[in-house]
Amino acid sequence: MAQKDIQFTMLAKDKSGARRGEFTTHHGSVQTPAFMPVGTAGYVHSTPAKDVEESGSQVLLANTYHLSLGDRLASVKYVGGLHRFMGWNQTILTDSGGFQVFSLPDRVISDEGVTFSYEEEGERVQLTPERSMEIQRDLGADIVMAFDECVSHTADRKYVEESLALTTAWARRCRASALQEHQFLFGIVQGGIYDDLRRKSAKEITSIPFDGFAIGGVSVGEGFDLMRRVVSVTAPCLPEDLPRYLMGVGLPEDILEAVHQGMDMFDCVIPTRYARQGTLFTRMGKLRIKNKNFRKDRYPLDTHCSCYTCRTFSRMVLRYLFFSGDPLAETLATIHNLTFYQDLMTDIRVAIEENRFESFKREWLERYRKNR
Ligand code: PRF
Ligand code: ZN
Repeated sequence: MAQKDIQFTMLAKDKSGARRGEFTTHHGSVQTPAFMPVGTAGYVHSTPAKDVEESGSQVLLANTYHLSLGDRLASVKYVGGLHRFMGWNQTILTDSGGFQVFSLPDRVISDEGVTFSYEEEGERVQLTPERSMEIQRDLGADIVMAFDECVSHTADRKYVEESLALTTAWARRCRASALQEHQFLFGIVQGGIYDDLRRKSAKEITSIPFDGFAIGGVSVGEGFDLMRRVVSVTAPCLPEDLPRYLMGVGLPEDILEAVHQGMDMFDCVIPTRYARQGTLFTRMGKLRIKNKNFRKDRYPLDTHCSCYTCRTFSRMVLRYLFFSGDPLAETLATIHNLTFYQDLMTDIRVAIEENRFESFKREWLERYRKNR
């Protein structure tokens, strides 16, 4: 049976180029620009899915690599798929493993795929495009990602050229693999920091009938200006009428910039990881809750935030909880940071609908940076 379309509807386009859209998966609709919290191994650290839902999140990301290790895949299948495993009934996207595997020190890449060992002195495991698709089919996410090689921003031209040929060949093999009927498949553009190679990769990947397209290989330590350039070169090469996903991005300022360049989807560990470390986002900038300034501070983290944490606790109490070492501190902090990110995405969407994204971005950043 023919696969159905992702039905990406463009609801508004701002004069800056920012896009406001909506697409529908088997598990509901997703408003774009969208931010996806990361639940790498099938859970968002320290935080029940109901709280992630309450933050306004509509999509979660999980990882093929982590969910394929040991007997985890069997467990996911045994409970009836990733949605049940995560206790999440909205949209899920799984990443292909391409990114995680390429940060392993002992990986070996060939045309076939990548081999690595996941435990010291453990057996070597092979991940191929076909195997990644098979795992992602079994996990049952609504959106699955092609298997790619994420190249370092310091890789030389020759390496990037060869790598992108491999990523294109792998993308074709992914598209040819069987998925569940409800699953959408996104292709990933690579090409390092070379403008012409980015265009070449985009041309090759977009010639394959994917349901959406991602820009990979950014936010790997290259810095804001290089990332901005790569996105500004690559985004215009992607089809207008399908979702565009910038992988692994980022800080609020990175997301604002990429939305400006016409990107629709984002994921990043920053809000959740920073929360667990006691770095909290506010409309007036980031704050380190363990700082002694907050010892007698009876204000909420952010007076404009209506999350459970801000409704209930003051900064001084949160600081106390962090020093107590109880996991409750991490949970409350994660609830706040995710709500902060989703509030930003909501404000971005409204600004685009009202055709005032550029002034919104400028004013938002001005306020956010004032206290630095
Ligand atoms: N490829 C894949 N996943 C990713 C990336 C990539 O390049 C990135 C790059 N920041 C994050 N996650 N498959
Ligand atoms: Zn809050």
